[in-house]
Amino acid sequence: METRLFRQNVVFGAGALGSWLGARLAPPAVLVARGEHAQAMRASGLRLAGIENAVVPVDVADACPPLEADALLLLTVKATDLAAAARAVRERLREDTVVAVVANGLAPQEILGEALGRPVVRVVAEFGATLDGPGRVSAWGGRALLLHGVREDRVAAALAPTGLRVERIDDLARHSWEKLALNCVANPLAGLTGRRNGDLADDDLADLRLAVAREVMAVAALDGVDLPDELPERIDLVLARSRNLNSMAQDLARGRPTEIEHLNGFVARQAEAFGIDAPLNRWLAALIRLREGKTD
Ligand code: KPL
Repeated sequence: METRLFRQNVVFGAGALGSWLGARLAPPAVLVARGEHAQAMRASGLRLAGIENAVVPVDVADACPPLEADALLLLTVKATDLAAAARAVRERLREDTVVAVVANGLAPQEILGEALGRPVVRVVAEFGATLDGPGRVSAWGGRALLLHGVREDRVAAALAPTGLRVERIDDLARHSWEKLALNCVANPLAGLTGRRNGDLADDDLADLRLAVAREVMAVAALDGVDLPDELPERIDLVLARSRNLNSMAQDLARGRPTEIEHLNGFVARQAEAFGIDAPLNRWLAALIRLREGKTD
């Protein structure tokens, strides 16, 4: 396995997740961030909690810096911001830059890959992080899934010091649908209740979680991807072990647009295109649109 580290790591879109990953990558990344969070990190470093308690000095930039030879550019952006991120980094890429993405949605690597005209490594993230305030992030680890491959091996080596369980997969389509199912269960429920992932594993919500996951499984099957019957149980376990406030709850708390159209909204539209109904995903998407202040 190729484990040579990159000479430079840059994280574009360093919010909660990107800041934590970037601070702990080997070598530590330049964090491209803006606003109060960037200011606080510049002034006092990044304060980490959860998986470790530490204050880490970080290198912050407000735009993608010039990339050195043999660099990793890791994009940790919202599914809604992939096109804008591609525009913001395109001019900086060198021929040997490895681009990787940690993002929600079925295939963010394809959207970015198309926009950038190069292959993009997908890191399927079964982990999250919470921005507790400007310059303050809490994270509790989890699984990061990567395909086998030379570029993937190097990204895995860069991720090793984060403490994530980096696991290798053969079937990206299957794991992408599984991750989408996790997000379709967890994100709108947190968005509606403001509760952390662990709380969403409540027994009283078991039937709802199961029914939402089964709808996603039905759509995946029509897309040619058979998901394992035990997936709903695995989703429950991931949630029970996770203590972060998921990204949709954080977006809504900050009055930001959510990723709902890439999650439950996407599943509901795909279901319709396949001639079936996914009513729970459709209703959850409608409820989140209402919370966002959108009604169409
Ligand atoms: O992807 C996530 C998110 O917050 O969007 C999970 C895995 C649910 C972690 O919170």
